[in-house]
Amino acid sequence: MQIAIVGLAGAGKTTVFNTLTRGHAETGGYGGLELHVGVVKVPDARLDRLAGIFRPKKIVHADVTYVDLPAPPPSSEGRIGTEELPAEHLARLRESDALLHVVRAWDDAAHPHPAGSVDARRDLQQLDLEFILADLALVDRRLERLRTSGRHGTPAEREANEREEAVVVRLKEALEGGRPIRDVALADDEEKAIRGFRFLTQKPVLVLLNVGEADLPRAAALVVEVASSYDHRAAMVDALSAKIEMELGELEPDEAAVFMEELGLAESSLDRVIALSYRLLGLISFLTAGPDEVRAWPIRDGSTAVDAAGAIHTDLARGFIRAETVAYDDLVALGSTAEARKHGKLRSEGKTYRVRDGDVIEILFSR
Ligand SMILES: Nc1nc2c(ncn2[C@@H]2O[C@H](COP(=O)(O)OP(=O)(O)OP(=O)(O)O)[C@@H](O)[C@H]2O)c(=O)[nH]1
Ligand SMILES: [Mg+2]
Repeated sequence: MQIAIVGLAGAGKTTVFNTLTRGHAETGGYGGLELHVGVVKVPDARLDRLAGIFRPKKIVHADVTYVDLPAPPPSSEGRIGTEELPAEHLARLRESDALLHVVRAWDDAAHPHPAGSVDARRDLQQLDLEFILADLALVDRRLERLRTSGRHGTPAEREANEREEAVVVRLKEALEGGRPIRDVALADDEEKAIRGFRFLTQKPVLVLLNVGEADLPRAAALVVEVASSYDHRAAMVDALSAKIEMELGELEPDEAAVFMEELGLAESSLDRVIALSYRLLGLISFLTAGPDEVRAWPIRDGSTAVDAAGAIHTDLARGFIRAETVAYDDLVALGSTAEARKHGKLRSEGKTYRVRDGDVIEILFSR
């Protein structure tokens, strides 16, 4: 699972990337063309509790890949900025499962905003518009194709093309009205028909307002203000101070605690942002626990027990017999799998069982 960090030039994307990945990519590049990729462990306190019970050799967290992309050049008459990104960047952007949209909300006299003022809502709209233009260009090319060569072929092919055209026309209408594709209600088969395009405005998005340290106390109010005018499906708004978080990440834990107290910060925003982006991806975690490892496995919310088995290994899905399942809370309260069994909390679930976040599962299978 991969999240693309996007935003206008100088919004603080690379600072956010460094914060999330505890990396040291160079910031302040202003339009530099470098792409950064980092894998981040999803914090999960449940794994430590389970490790206390099972004493495993290792603990494995779920992870999410973040890609830090330079801003696309602004579009102008007849030119789509996003399409001028280097091919590798555009491919990364298209293949990402979600967007983390960093918006500048910090002010700093030493770094004046290129537009002359700091205005998060304006900047947010500006990049959204770039992505709408990019999707619109794709939609227009596809429609042209469907209306020419799409008229040929077997009756079945022509029918499929007509169905696709009907969906693509709806997308075009939405985009032309300034609405992202994520807002268009699509039936399953319609969604399937357009999945291959990997439209940018269809991806779920977490808008992250990057606030200056002096504005941290106002961050919550700013989130409410921006969120109230950002009424889209599959969209969330949150805030953090990327610069502060990056500095915190470079300190020893006790020094960081002192610094946070000075700033009046109750908790680091980092874990929250990672957890939010995990949810944004539509992921939940099921857990496995034993003497070898305690592990969190990411799966799509709505997955079944046999999907969970397949996430571990295809053999487990193929030879699936049943999933011995206990809820994390029950397991921790009772202290062991044996106790959970005694109290009837260990359930034997079949293939179609819908897995819940925090289910501790053992798959029984035949080879
Ligand atoms: N004062 C202040 N400066 C910040 C903050 N966040 C980022 N910056 C500064 O803004 C500049 C740009 O930050 P980057 O993280 O490189 O921004 P970017 O979005 O990756 O920029 P490009 O990749 O060039 O588009 C750097 O000099 C940062 O130190 C902040 O919260 N406060
Ligand atoms: Mg950058």
